[in-house]
Amino acid sequence: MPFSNQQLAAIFNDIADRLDIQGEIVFKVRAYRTAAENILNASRPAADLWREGALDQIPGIGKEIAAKVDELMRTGRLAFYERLRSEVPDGVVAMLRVPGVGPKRAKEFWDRLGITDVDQLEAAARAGKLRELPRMGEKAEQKILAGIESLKRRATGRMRLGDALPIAQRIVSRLKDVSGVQKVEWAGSLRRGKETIGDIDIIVATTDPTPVMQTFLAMPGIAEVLGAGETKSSVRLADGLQVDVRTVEPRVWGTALQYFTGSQLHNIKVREIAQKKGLTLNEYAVSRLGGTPHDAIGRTDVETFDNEPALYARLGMAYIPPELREDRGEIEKALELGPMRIVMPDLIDLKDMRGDLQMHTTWSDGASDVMDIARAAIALGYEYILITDHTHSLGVANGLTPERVKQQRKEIDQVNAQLKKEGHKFRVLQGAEVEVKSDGALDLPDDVLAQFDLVQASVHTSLTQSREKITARAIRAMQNPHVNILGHPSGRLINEREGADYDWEALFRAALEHNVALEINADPLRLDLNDVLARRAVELGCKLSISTDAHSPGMLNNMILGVMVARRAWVTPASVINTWPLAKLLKWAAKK
Ligand code: DGT
Ligand code: CA
Ligand code: CA
Ligand code: ZN
Repeated sequence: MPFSNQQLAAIFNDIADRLDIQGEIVFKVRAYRTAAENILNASRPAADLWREGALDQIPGIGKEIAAKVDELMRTGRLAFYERLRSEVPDGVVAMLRVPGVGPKRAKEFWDRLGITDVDQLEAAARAGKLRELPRMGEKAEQKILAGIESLKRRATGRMRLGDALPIAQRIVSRLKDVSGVQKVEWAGSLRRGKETIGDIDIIVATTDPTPVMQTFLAMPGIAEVLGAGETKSSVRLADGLQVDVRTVEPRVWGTALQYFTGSQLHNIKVREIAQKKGLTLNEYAVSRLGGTPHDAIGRTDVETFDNEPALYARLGMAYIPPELREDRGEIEKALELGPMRIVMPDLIDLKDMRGDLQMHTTWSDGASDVMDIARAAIALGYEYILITDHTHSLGVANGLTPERVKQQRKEIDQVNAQLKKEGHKFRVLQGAEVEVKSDGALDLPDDVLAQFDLVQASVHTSLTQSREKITARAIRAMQNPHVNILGHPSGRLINEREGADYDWEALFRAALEHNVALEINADPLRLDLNDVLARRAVELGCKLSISTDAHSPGMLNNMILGVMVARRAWVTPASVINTWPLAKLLKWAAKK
């Protein structure tokens, strides 16, 4: 039973963790850690040394640990380790990886609160239970929550779009003010609007790189400088996110931005097209292969481009918006259209949005009242909003009952009257986010649903039902004559939870048949439907809504995230019900 050095090291490190949690004396714990480290660094396989009876050649392996290696090699097992594993749950050991949690705390959470894994720890922190323990308090509790967040991010290595965007905005706005700077943009997956971001790539057009790098490296929140060059620097921020900043000469802005926007697959294809034309393409220029100094119309062998559309045109292609650059058919389309055109000129844009169709108020779990969120929506230039508080069967505070639906209608009527008096051309609509129960029934009766302007139905519970069951459940909900929108259809939470296992084709066909719009939920945690599913839905003829699910007025600003997903899904305004004028929206809802 030959164990590799890595396997042995992992076992001894795990033993050290478990002994540490049990409160074993420091020197003993350290002995296992030292052994693990030295085994890992040994120049020869421990298995060979064991066979030769020469384990003591590895420093730090005394009699006791050598006996354990021997037992493992001979029997494939280690009784001591098996006992330890039965004494300390794996999940308690896993808690040690949370920044801010050491062996003493892990043991305390386990002993006093019965917490045996990271998920339970997170729930306890959110419920404010940790702060009551000795030597803890609210601050330590917050730190642990932040630690769990960063741990999860490290697990996937990717940050959510909605978390990365404000960071990039801050950096860009700072670099814009530096002298000599002409243009600053984020490139990479962020510019393409991908739902998670590996790192942030920022491109700066400037005649003077030095002050740009100085300003960037002096920004607050940098944990580590990974590289600092004349025209390129990389840093790691305190939350683990990496940011790369590159400066380029303004005359090569077009090629540089195109190159660093990616995606890699898109760029590979673009370069192939260049090659077919006898050209090569890199981040600085388009050059003539073979190197004749001029072509027939006098172009020299190296051409630079200070803007992207001119670059795409040079390659015989229409301009491709960044969100489409995933090699999902956009290049073929751009070639077909030819230069001086644009692929999907009617791609949806934030300014197409006339309203927001999902938000919560103090009538359920939202933070503000109807008037406050209405005023915030007016400030964003919207013409209408749909208030969609939760209904009573979802366990959140204060879901709507039939009685409270009537009361809320009175308040919404008053808000509309007041806003009209003030001269606003704006309507607050009453809706609800109705619970789809586990069998597909809704938790308000039809005569109550009939009172709403529009009804959204959402699945929040039992997301792990079988494909057959959950698909039938959602379809049953959509068959209800009053349901207009299916909210956050998959139920996934980015980096946290998989969505339900629907038969999407069947779901989309049912949505089409029953005239139900599918939501692109713009909450940074959700972005649900995602780009691929939304594209398929629209292909089949389904309508979409793009809404923020705001629980406070500030969250209405998340609309841009939903619009980015829609752009990645090749969506035009015609497919999105909340780009429509109010009269058209209400007519559509009424004819269901
Ligand atoms: P990410 O950061 O993992 O979310 O994804 P991206 O797309 O931002 O990738 P990143 O940061 O590695 O590089 C940014 C862009 O730069 C990428 O989309 C295309 C371009 N790029 C970077 N390295 C290479 C490369 O080795 N080959 C090619 N063709 N393009 C590259
Ligand atoms: Ca990137
Ligand atoms: Ca990068
Ligand atoms: Zn919901």
